Amino acid sequence: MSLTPEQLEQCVDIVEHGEAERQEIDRLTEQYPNLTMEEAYDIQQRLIARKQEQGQRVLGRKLGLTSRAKQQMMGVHEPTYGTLVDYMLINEGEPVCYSELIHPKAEPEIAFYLKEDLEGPAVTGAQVLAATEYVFPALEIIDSRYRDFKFTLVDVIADNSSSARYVLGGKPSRVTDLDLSLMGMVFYKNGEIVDTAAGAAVLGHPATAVAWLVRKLHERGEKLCKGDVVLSGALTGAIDFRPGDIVQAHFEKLGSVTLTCK
Ligand code: OOG
Repeated sequence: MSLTPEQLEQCVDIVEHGEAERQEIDRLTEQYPNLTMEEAYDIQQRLIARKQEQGQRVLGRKLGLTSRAKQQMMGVHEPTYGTLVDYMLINEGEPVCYSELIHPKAEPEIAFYLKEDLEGPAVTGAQVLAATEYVFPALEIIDSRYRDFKFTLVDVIADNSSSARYVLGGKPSRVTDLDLSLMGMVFYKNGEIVDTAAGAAVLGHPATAVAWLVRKLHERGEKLCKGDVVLSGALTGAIDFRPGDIVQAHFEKLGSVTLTCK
């Protein structure tokens, strides 16, 4: 460990202030070039602990940078996770408020809702599917607090993997009889197709991504809990949106999810 507890807390102050004041921040690695991944997850954990102290509830987790498209776009080589708390959940039909955010982008994802805890060093995608009550079509709104949305892997981890808001589509589906890897998805902005993908874009299968998350959480003595929502990672690159825009993802069999912005 190269950072003292005081320095870790100071990093939490920076990220928290950026989010609260909607101000771009400098990369933490400019000040601490040797920041480790472990320390970055410590910063994220302390940030979430502060939100909990302020009365916010943890609703689940999100994966980031699971698709090759996203890894290439951001210049990183492995996934990350972040933590979802209740103010991030937007009910479908309610607009996302642009003035609360810095430079948001939207991305299409498959969300898992768990009916059992998941933990351990060797959890598989099959075990993830067995522990899943429903899957939903989802749109995640990411809003890196870093200037120009530019960061290294450890920077983004400390910034709660850019978590900002998310919308779940109205139709829960059971995973039985669904092949999430072959599931097609068409991504629209203002009625025009901006991208297409299949579930396999996410580490081969979205459940594989969730299994990676469980193993990664295990390394830190953590787990997924019954009732958690997990956003399994973007199928495509993220797109910008502004007030008045409508972003939609149509998933084969799962249905659609729509995001509006004011
Ligand atoms: C990091 C988070 C990306 C995903 O699903 O790939 C992400 C970022 O690009 O800001 O959530």
